[in-house]
Amino acid sequence: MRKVFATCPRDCYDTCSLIVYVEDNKIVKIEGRKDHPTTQGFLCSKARKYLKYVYSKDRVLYPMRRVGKKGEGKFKRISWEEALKEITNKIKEIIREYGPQAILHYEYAGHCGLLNYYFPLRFFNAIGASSIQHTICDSAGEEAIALHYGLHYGSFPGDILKAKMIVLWGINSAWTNLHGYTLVLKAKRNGAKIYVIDPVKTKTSNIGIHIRPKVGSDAALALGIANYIIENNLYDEKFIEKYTFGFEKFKEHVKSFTLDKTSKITGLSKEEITNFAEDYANLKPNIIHIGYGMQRHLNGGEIVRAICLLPALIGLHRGFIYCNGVRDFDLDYLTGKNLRKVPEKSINMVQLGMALKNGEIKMIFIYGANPLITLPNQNLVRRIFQQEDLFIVVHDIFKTETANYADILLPATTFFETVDVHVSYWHEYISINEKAIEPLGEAKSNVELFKELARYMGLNDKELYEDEWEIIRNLLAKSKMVNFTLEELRSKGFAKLKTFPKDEYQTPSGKIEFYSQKAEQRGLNPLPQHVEIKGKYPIFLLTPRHRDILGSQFRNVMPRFEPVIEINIEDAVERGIKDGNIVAVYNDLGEIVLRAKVSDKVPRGVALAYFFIKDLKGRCINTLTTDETQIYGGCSTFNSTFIEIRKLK
Ligand SMILES: Nc1nc2c(c(=O)[nH]1)N[C@H]1C(S)=C(S)[C@@H](COP(=O)(O)OP(=O)(O)OC[C@H]3O[C@@H](n4cnc5c(=O)[nH]c(N)nc54)[C@H](O)[C@@H]3O)O[C@H]1N2
Ligand SMILES: Nc1nc2c(c(=O)[nH]1)N[C@H]1C(S)=C(S)[C@@H](COP(=O)(O)OP(=O)(O)OC[C@H]3O[C@@H](n4cnc5c(=O)[nH]c(N)nc54)[C@H](O)[C@@H]3O)O[C@H]1N2
Ligand code: SF4
Ligand SMILES: [Mo]
Repeated sequence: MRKVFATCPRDCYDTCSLIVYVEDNKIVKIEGRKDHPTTQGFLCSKARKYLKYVYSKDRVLYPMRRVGKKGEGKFKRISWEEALKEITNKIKEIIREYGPQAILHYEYAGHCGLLNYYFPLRFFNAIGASSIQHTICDSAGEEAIALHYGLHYGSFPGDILKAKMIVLWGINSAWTNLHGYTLVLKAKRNGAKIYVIDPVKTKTSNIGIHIRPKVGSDAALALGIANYIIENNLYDEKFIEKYTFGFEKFKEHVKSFTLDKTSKITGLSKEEITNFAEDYANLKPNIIHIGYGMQRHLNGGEIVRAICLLPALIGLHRGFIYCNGVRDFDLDYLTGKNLRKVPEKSINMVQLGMALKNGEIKMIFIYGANPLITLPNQNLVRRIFQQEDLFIVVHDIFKTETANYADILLPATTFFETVDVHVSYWHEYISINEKAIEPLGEAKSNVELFKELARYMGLNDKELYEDEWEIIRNLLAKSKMVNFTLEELRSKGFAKLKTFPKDEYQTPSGKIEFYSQKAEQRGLNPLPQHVEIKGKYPIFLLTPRHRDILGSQFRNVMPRFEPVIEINIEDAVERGIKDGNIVAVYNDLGEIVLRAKVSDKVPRGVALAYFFIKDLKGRCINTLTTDETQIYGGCSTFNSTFIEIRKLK
């Protein structure tokens, strides 16, 4: 039996190091690496399904051409040669008639390995295609933190165990950051106090004091806490003097967030707010893990701005965790920036439907993403994808909802069938993914696919054909965060990266800026604001994550999910709805039909549905979600969706 070092490539905080056991080119067992300091060898519910996933009968194993209508999902097997010729002929034809910008590549984090994620961009840069802005997830919070701190990295997992208090603010880490949650449990056993701030009861909210502010009111809460800390002299004057900029203006600004006002806006009692503020100022060091879900609101950027400044008040350098994916790898080299000859036109992925309405895009090349489940305002996206003159190529492991619309569908490998190198947006380890087995069927990795396409296009740039290990070697060699060789990394499987110092601030003043000069330059408010979110319909629809699903993946290897919407008892009574009733859920974007589950999990005025489920007629939850974007990072605002619910039967 062969032992292979692998890394789970899912878009997940944990980026787990795995060991894959192989016999005769067949995977027989998958284990977590017990010696990995952060992921510690235990697997999540999804990874425990990997054997089923890799050998699933649902896999796309051969290139296929669509024979039915778009969306119908009827295909006929063709050869790679036919597929590659058809795609490259189409690319050449579009470039001739409309220019390269009429070709759009749409990718996201299906495979987060540096090669499989970035290498395909060399091809698209070489042909001059339009690109997609990765705004669907956490870009508002990244920009928010950057305004006050420079780069947006924060604390690391090791700091969790040193903390006397941990705040999980708008994150359901028991499900979305399992190995982080486990560290928090360990810290709790060692005496740390845990707070969870979330309007919804979750698995995570059971582990500490649960504070349930009104949805979207967190900036007011943070500003109120800041005011309390300042008014009661609980702040660290020396730290503020030495490491921060604009404190006096901030102090003035938060003055209006009195306990009365903060309590009114957030719906929390004054006691809840003061108890939290007292603990926060006294139990040091501490850490706030700022979630991504909470930041997908119209005011998400403001929320993160307000929260991330709290540690600076009490004398902590970057006392938060948000997104640690800040590295010094040469992305220009990795993506072949030098190959681009025409200016890059780019489209905000959240508004894909709107952007494609004018018909200027003639071809969309999708890989590592399932936009026909994961994008908001689905009715519009679907209408666009149905247009016969939009040529759609999809490269995926499975026949997804998006694949059903493809003109050409291409088979992708799983990570067991390819090589890569991985970094995490949470911990500081880099890890390798060795190829465990040969590709199943005729599947090709993202890297191999784009090498083939370059060949069929007749492109000569050597970057388009560079060897995978050579690229990894070059990346490591150029990085100041790396103090080991590729051979050392391969023999151990993972290694620790050096990180940026926590007390360095890449802002105009070189300090933490309570008053952000960058924001001022950009015409934004230099100080974080509370902005009220209002909608035309009365109920907030939250669409969070589930333990057993990653994005829209793993649905085929998990038990079926019931198409339910969870609603509060008072909202149910008002509408004559009883537990188990069939209800219409609607707003101006559309209507879907779900089963009502009456629960105290959600407060009044809030409903919850997991976004990957389909309704009783096969329509997805994102039919209802808004494609409005934030001023910060052009980020999505899924959770600022408003709906009404009507009993059907
Ligand atoms: N199992 C699993 N793990 C995952 C993923 C997955 O799909 N499945 N996806 C990965 C990815 S891509 C991401 S982005 C992360 C997401 O990780 P999380 O941020 O944990 O994900 P969500 O479940 O969207 O949101 C977390 C919480 O935010 C709360 N929330 C919503 N609005 C507000 C608000 O106004 N205030 C406050 N305080 N809380 C609010 C919700 O109630 C929810 O419990 O997880 C990653 N990990
Ligand atoms: N309503 C609502 N919608 C949301 C969110 C929400 O909170 N609410 N969250 C948003 C967020 S944070 C995110 S990150 C997005 C996720 O959006 P997407 O990235 O579109 O989500 P996934 O379903 O993970 O799609 C990844 C696809 O890549 C495929 N894949 C995996 N590995 C490979 C590979 O090696 N090569 C290729 N070619 N394909 C591969 C998988 O099979 C899968 O179909 O969803 C967003 N949508
Ligand atoms: S999905 Fe996340 S927690 Fe599960 S194995 Fe992959 S990286 Fe680890
Ligand atoms: Mo995400």
